Amino acid sequence: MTTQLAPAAGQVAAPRPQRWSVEQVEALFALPFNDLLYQAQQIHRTHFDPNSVQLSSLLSVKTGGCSEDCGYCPQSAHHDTGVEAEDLLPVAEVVAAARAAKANGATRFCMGAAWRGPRQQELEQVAEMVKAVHALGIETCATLGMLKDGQAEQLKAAGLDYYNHNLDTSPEFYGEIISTRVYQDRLDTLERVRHAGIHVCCGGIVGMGESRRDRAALIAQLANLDPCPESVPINNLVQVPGTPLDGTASLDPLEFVRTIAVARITMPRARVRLSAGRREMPEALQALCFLAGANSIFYGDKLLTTGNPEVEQDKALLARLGMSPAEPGA
Ligand code: SAM
Ligand code: DTB
Ligand code: SF4
Repeated sequence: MTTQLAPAAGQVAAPRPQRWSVEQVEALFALPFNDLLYQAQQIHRTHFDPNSVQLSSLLSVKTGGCSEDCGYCPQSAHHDTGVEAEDLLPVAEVVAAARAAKANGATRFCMGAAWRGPRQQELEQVAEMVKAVHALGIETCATLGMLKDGQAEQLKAAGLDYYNHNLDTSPEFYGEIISTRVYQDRLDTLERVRHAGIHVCCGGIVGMGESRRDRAALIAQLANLDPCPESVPINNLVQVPGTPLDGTASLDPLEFVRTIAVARITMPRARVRLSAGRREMPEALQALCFLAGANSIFYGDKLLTTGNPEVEQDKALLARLGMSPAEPGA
């Protein structure tokens, strides 16, 4: 029989993860830029090789025609963006894309579907895809919308390593962006994913006209998830004609860098991903994001429906920065 020993006198039990108030996160945002980056860089170096970057490739396995009305999204059936609704891709096509991503150096392959959530038959088809991609020896990730009881377990059994499900913005601003679901729906799915033993990939979008307090509240929500997400994608809104958010005043790029730094400080062990919007960023700004603690990118010429930097361009950028791709599993 094994006995769980209480910490001896004078010893301290492992510290509970810190809970962040929105005010504490706002105070980080308000630091002088150099102090903020210095703090982020110190924390980054404590937990990661600062010159290593994790590479995730994306594929839209089911494009367009989504019943949700997310104001940023070109795939919503509520917006006229020219993105046509397509069927779920055949497994062989997905496997070919995953094989190509692996050959290019990606260590994770993320399959995205424009659904509010998968119907049972759709989930079974995606589970087949996950099984086939998993067999290639690349990490698997899926983003399929809201999951019902039991669905996360089915994905886990198929070999799913990560589930991406973003909180996107603060609870207070959420209703300005999406009316077809509520914040709690997202938290419920995240709970199901965590409970099934799948790693959580959860982040948000900035540049949607939110305030700094909203950005701080988003980061506090993410950092207070217990445990913290393993991956945190920070997306800069990609403005797509036909979406309600097209024409939103763009975010100060230094505020984007601040958001990355604050994510790094509050979620020290997470892979913070410099995500959508990178194609529109000058390389010097991307370098600043890496300095602020970003250590993951979407890698491949396309996100879901919009563009991403060319692979060759990214390889050249990483070489110029002396950065190398992280090992699988890192
Ligand atoms: N339908 C599923 C869902 O919403 O969870 C999965 C796919 S959805 C396209 C995945 C994520 O892409 C969204 O949560 C959002 O964060 C991001 N996204 C969508 N459109 C975007 C845009 N125009 N700019 C930046 N990020 C975007
Ligand atoms: C995430 O946070 N960003 C990715 C991924 N998770 C699924 C999606 C970005 C989509 C950008 C718009 C598009 O290409 O359709
Ligand atoms: Fe649908 Fe996801 Fe786009 Fe929202 S973000 S419209 S749920 S595909």
